Amino acid sequence: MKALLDKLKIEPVNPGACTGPDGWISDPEGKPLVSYNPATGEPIASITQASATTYEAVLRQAAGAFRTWQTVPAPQRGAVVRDLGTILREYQAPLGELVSLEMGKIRPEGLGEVQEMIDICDFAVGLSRQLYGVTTHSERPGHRMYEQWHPLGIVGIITAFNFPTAVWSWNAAIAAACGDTMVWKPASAVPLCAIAVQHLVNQVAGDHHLNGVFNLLVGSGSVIGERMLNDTRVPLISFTGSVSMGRHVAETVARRLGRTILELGGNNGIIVTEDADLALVTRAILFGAVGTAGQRCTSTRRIIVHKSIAADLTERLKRAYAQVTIGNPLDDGILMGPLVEEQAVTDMFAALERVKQEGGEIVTGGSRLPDKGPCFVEPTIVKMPRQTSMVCEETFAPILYLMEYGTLDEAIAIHNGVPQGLSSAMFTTNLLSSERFLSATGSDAGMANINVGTSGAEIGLGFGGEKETGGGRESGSDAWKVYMRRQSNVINWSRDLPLAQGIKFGD
Ligand code: UN1
Repeated sequence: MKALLDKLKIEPVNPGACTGPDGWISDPEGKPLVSYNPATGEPIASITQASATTYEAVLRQAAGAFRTWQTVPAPQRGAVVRDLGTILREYQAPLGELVSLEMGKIRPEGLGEVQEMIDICDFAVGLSRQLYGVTTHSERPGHRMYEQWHPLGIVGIITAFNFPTAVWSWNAAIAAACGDTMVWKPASAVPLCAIAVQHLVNQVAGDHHLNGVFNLLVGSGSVIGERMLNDTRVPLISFTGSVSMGRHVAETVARRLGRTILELGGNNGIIVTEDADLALVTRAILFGAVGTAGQRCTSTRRIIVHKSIAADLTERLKRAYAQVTIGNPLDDGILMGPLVEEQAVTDMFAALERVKQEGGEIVTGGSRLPDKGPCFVEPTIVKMPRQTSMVCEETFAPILYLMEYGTLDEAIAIHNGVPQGLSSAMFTTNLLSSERFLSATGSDAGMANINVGTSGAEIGLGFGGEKETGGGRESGSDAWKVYMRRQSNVINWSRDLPLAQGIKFGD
């Protein structure tokens, strides 16, 4: 562990705020925060959190840097992001291992998370030469109309524990290409990942003589988070987290008419039709429900299966779950690590108690694994007679609910009958069923897949969802537009002043 931490410049005690290569701030007023290894419950290292004074210093740096960064040509900004992608390639293994160590996801998923950072950097480099605006024809002679996209300002990035580095990179790579500066507040369970990323960013920033573009503030929600939400110098807040916190973020930022990108809870379902390839769907469910110990926003939580194949699928899932190896996420051959903290274990078993009262029957799992460590649990499948109130809630744990359906309409009604709308899937070999699922009256989620599970999205499309998921889009496609301000321009190159709508005024 020491060698890994040394490679990433993690000290026993780390400053929690940074504005650039020479900008680490060890705040004398800052309260300590200890980071724990969820596999053992042991402390890894400590961080001195940022206080209100440090917040001000960092925001001033970010605002000052924006004044010049916005004038750097976008392709040159892209060159900085390209170097970030290069250093992430170089450090993929240690950074991915730190993600496993601090958050608890298995090593291949930790490496995958860093791969996702690399991918979005590549995307943003290309984007830096493609910040296109439209041109259109004016109704007035001798006039030209077009729109252009200008940098927005400081982006506040508030990330969750489950993707401690990738979700920052979705925002950071795009924001940097768009000419914004940014302030990152990571989740308190995973500060070391953020500190390691900041060290890598600093190397790149140093090579480009940049300060104040990529800023870090490790601190509490009440001191740092609230300040960001209320700060008019931060025109955009990108928030990933729970629905209840997201509602507070939305209300607070809306009150000052700021913008938000919200990526809140998911309650992702897979419809399995009677003609589905069951071998395929079993693998997809296993990855979707057990991967990251069920702690992705995109984790598969609900299976809506045609009653004619429900027994067969249940047997296949039981066999697959029996083979899940549980243990230290850094060990080879392990498929599931611990939950992030003991509270998550408590929440999982509270949810299981409630579903049992609601008529749920445990098919497999349902126990803690205290011999392995305080945060280990069995991945659990529960057969539900119907979609009860507990099933409608997102529990951030490896619980999978199985429900049966008769008609496709019924399946889609069950699927859409939850308040969240992030990711969804249908496994089918029937073209008509798949088109129905993807139609306007099909899945109401932001992401809808056919014969692909709910989790593990690539970066190329917009990532986010509808209803209580918050409506935000991050990552690929045209998500970049939220990070810029649109300006509509009309140019008159004639010597007359014709008015739009044919209005005659004083001539
Ligand atoms: C999240 O859980 O917040 O689609 C992000 C996925 C990953 C990202 C998940 N690419 O599962």
